[in-house]
Amino acid sequence: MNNKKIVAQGFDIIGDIHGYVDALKRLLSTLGYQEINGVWGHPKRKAIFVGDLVDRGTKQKELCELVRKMVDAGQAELSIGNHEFNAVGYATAKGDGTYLRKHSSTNTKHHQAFLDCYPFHSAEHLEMIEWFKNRPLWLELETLSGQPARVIHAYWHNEKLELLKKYLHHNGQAWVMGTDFDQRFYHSDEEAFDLIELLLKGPEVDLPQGASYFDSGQKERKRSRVNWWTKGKTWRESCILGGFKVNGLDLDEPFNALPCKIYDDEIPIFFGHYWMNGELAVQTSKVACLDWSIAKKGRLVAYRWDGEQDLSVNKMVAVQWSVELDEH
Ligand SMILES: [Mn+2]
Repeated sequence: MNNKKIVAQGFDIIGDIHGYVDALKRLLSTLGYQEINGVWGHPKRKAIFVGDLVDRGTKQKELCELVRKMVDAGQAELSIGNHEFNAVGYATAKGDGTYLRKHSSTNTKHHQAFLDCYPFHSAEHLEMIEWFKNRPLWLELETLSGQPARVIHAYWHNEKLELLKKYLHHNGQAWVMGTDFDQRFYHSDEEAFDLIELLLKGPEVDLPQGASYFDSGQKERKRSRVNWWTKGKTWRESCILGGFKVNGLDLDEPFNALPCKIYDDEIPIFFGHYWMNGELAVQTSKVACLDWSIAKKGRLVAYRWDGEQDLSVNKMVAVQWSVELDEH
């Protein structure tokens, strides 16, 4: 993919954190990382973050600074999530008094905890946004013995990533939006927008006529995130509804509406984004979601990857949410 590979003996790939820095510190300690001269690191391994550091939790500044120090010291890399992408749009003026991501009451409410940590257009805010713009949109990992793996926030699709490159900058190491990024990413009638939506938020499907559910903000939704790693036979197996109850649809009805390609490459893929719950699991021997809902009293999860090409739940390490972590 022309994306310079990140090489290490082993990698610890860490799911969506959303400001829960205490949970991250506990996870890093569990994995054998230590804080030396203010920077967390490991003598033989690198940490890889799958995105969505920001929004929700109250300690986003401490988290962003911890991760940034690790990245700047060569101990880690961040593949950005849709929440970092949205933060960039929210911070960027269009020149007509509005912003690439609208400052609507809903958008502002969802971003408020971040803005409480980084006052809007303060020097620290602008600096962090600049740093996000220059982080990769996906990563290719390789162990010292040459074993490959892939990382992206929500959905991997080779041809779509190729198409996306014409809107990106290559910084010598990875494909990034860049400082003077292409504003078409934020215009809904543009290909660049569709590609980012797909890769950072994942494919979605329209529910059948008359079916809908109410999300945690009591907003009625008529589309669902969809499972792109196994071919579901029913709506229940195919939709990722985060526990929300669908009205007007029998979820055990056959499902024939898959809007995307099932991932069937041989290279393992790690991602986040999907608010998993229940028993810890990998999705297939090649596919592992690492978002286990720390910001909804779930778990913060890492996959301790040593180059194996068949993934196993035994390589996942979890920190359970507790009131002592990040809730004071
Ligand atoms: Mn996400």
